[in-house]
Order: sequence, then structure tokens, then C-alpha cells
Amino acid sequence: MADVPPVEKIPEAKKERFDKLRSTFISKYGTEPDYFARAPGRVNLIGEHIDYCGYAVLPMAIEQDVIFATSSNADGKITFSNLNPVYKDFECDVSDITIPKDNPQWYFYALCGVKGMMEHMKKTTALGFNCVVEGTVPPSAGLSSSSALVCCAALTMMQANGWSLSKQELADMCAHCEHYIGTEGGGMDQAISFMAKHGTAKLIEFNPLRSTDVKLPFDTVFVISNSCVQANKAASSNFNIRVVECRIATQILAKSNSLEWKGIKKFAELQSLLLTTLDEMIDKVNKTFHKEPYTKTEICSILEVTPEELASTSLSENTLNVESFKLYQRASHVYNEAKRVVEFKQTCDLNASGTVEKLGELMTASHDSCRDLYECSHPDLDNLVQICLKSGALGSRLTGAGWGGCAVSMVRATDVLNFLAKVRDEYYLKSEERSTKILESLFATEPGAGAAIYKV
Ligand code: ADP
Ligand code: NG1
Ligand code: MG
Repeated sequence: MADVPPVEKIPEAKKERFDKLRSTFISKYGTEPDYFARAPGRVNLIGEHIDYCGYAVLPMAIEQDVIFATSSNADGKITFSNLNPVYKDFECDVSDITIPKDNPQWYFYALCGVKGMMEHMKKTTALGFNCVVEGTVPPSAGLSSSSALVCCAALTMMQANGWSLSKQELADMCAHCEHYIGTEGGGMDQAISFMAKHGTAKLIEFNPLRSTDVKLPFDTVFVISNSCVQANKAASSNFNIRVVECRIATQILAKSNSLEWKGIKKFAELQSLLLTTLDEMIDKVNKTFHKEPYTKTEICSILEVTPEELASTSLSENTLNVESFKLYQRASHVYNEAKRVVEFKQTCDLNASGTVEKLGELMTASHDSCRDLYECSHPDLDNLVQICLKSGALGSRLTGAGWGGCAVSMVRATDVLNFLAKVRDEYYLKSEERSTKILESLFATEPGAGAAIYKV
């Protein structure tokens, strides 16, 4: 039988939250909800900005999530309402969904999931749904609130129509349809949201999508700390510029190795075509690229294309006007980060002496690379990571896309209370604004469960 998202009873411990959603639903729509759908956010332990290059990543689901209280309707209307009044109501027809790429309103993320599901099922019409949404994943903080919303909407649409997709199909479909919002992400967030299992982190591999349990050292705790700098990924071109720099670097490496480069888009694809190791790829990067940024003119001359051809082989809508590309730095980050993921997984599996120190080193090296080579950190986040390391973390790094958002730190279980107190004093209490947000910004986390349907 296909591995579909489970249908469960509402856990006793969560009853109060579901009851509140249920009564908001009743006062809004005048009827009981038929069911609830839930999709979690995630924290990525290692493997940043490499999923869209085809390389494996190592996240775990978190407790924070998005929940939809829902009832289906036969008139094909989708009606979104949000418990948080910052997010305005929205209504549209299921057979008429338009998602602009330059206007990331909250309901467009949800519509990505609905549209993706309609396309996957090859439907032009279907049952609609009314829903009330509640999200507890801190938004724009690298914990994947966006994908929790997309995945929850897709799951809701599936349930409303009685369709049945496996977790893997749902994850692949949601990774594809979140692109409608404008960012060309990989599939990590959607994969872990559906495939997560309580108590274990996951190695997520792509093409084909698969997940393997990773047993984390029992005597450590992962702590999330939010820098309180928000980074809305779809509202800037930072993310897609990195995707495009990786694509162009892949194509230049492919051409210099005498391959038909135009169809090759990802570093991992190139590595398997060349039948080489990650170390050999790193060697090729060192020999092929200079460290100065490349101009578009230089890239066109290396690839022997016009700027118009480059736009269609390599660029995306919001990167057409970019003139400067850091190819050495981005390629070097990706191949070394892919190696760190392999080493992290092997170190966990081996569980020999020195495991926690080695894992910590890998995490901190990942942060340094994100900051210096991938340039996707933020001064406040760098400061926070340094404070975490000084406060006793074995390793600390930014998590998610970056440019703000959260750090994740690995801490010995026996040191956690001390660690939390020090980070609170050194980062949160040093600013009036941050000191009001400590509770939701600094917390220990453990591997949570994946998306599910809850019966009323
Ligand atoms: P991340 O995925 O790192 O949290 P993104 O920039 O990818 O950050 O997505 C953040 C966007 O997701 C927000 O700007 C908002 O539109 C949407 N979002 C997040 N949480 C909620 C929520 N609880 N309700 C509605 N929309 C949300
Ligand atoms: P966040 O921070 O959740 O927006 C993004 C991408 C991931 C991955 C990470 C960086 C989406 C939906 N998510 O995450 O695929 O590339 O950045 O490792 O685009
Ligand atoms: Mg996101």
C-alpha cells in the first residue's frame, strides 16, 4: 500500500488549540469543520543551498506547524481565513487560480498547493473548501513557514476531493508548485514536511526523492535561536541569483569538460555525468574558475552564446538584469557543503568517540561557508552564531535560506540550561525589541512528525 499521510485522532495535548480553531471556524462559516490538516516546519541541521543543486540535505521536522480547519464545498470556491488578523481573508474559484511571481501575499503560497494539486490530478474543476488557517512557524525565519503553508493547502485539497497521493508524490508536487511564488527552491522543505518521523532526523536525497533515518547523538540537544531579522525570500531576488549562479557555474564546468552543457542545470547532475567524486569536482572548481566575479559578457563569451540565449538557457525572470556572478565562491560552497552532509551522516552512523565534537565542527564550517562563500548570512545572525559558540554550543550555523532568520546550535544535554541563559543575556536582553520576543525565539527542539489529517 502507498505510504500516504496518516489520518489520526487529535492528540489530547493539542485539544485546546484545535478547539479554538474549530470555534473560529464555526463563527466564520456557520458549520463544523469536516477535518483538520497539519504540516510542520523544519530545521535544517546541515546542507544549505544544495538541494536545488541535486545534493542531499539533513533536516528534521519541528513542532511548529500550519493547521487548516476545513470543510469542502461543491461550488468550487476556495475561501481562506487566518487566525492572525495580519493575514487578510481571500476567496477565489478553484478553476481560476492566478499566482503573480512578484507579489508574495500569504494566500498565494496556499494557492500554490491547490493549483499544484489540480495540475497533478489533471483537473480543470474540483470541489473547493472553506478554511481557517493557523500557523505557528515563525515567518521568514528559515524554518520553512512557506512550505508548511503550501504543503498544508495541498493536503487539504487532496482530502477535500478524496484523492490519494503518497507522501513522496505530495512532496515532489509541492516542491514543484512552490515555484509559482517566484523562488526556485529545491525540495528539502516539502520532503521533510511530508516524510518526517517523530524522533529522527532525515537524510533527504533527490532524483528520485527518498529519505533515510539519521540517529542523532542521544546526549545532545538542538537549540533554535531566531536573529529576529526577517527575510522574505520571494520579496527579493537574492535566492534566485544564487540558483542562477550555480546553474551557470555548472554549465561552464560542463562545457570545459566537453559535455553538451545546455541541458545540464545542476551540480549533482554534472558530477554523475562525469563519474567523479566530490573531491575531484572541488579540484575542477579550483582549476576552472577565477575568484573575481564574472561579468555577463565574460560568461557569454565562455559559453559562446548571446545574452538573449543566456537568458533562456540559464537565467530566471527576476535575474535577467543581474550583471555580476560569483561562480567560484558558489560552486566551492556547494561541493564542500555536499561533502559535509555525507560526513555528518557517516559520523552519526558510526557513533564513535568524538562524534559530537566532529558534528559540531561540521556545522560551524557550514556556517562559515554560508557567510563567506555563499554570502547568505546577515551581520546579526553572524553575531548570534558567535554568541551561541561562546555560550557552549558544540557547533552553530544559520538554518534555511538565510539573509536573516534562525541559527541552529548543537549543545550537550547537560549544558542546555546554561546555554539558554547565556544566549538570552548576550543576544536577546541586549536589545529592547528582541527582549520582548525571547519565548518564541529561543527554544530547544526535537525531531517532530510529518504532515497528517486529523478527524474532528
Ligand atoms: P520561511 O519559509 O523561511 O519562513 P519565506 O520567505 O519563504 O520564509 O515565507 C514566508 C511567508 O510565508 C510569509 O511572508 C507569509 O506570506 C507566509 N506565511 C508564513 N507563516 C504564515 C501564517 N501563519 N499565515 C499566513 N501566511 C504565512
Ligand atoms: P526557506 O528558508 O524555508 O525559504 C529555502 C528553500 C529550500 C532550500 C533552503 C536553503 C524553498 C521553498 N525553500 O528555504 O529548498 O534551498 O532555502 O538550503 O524554496
Ligand atoms: Mg520558505
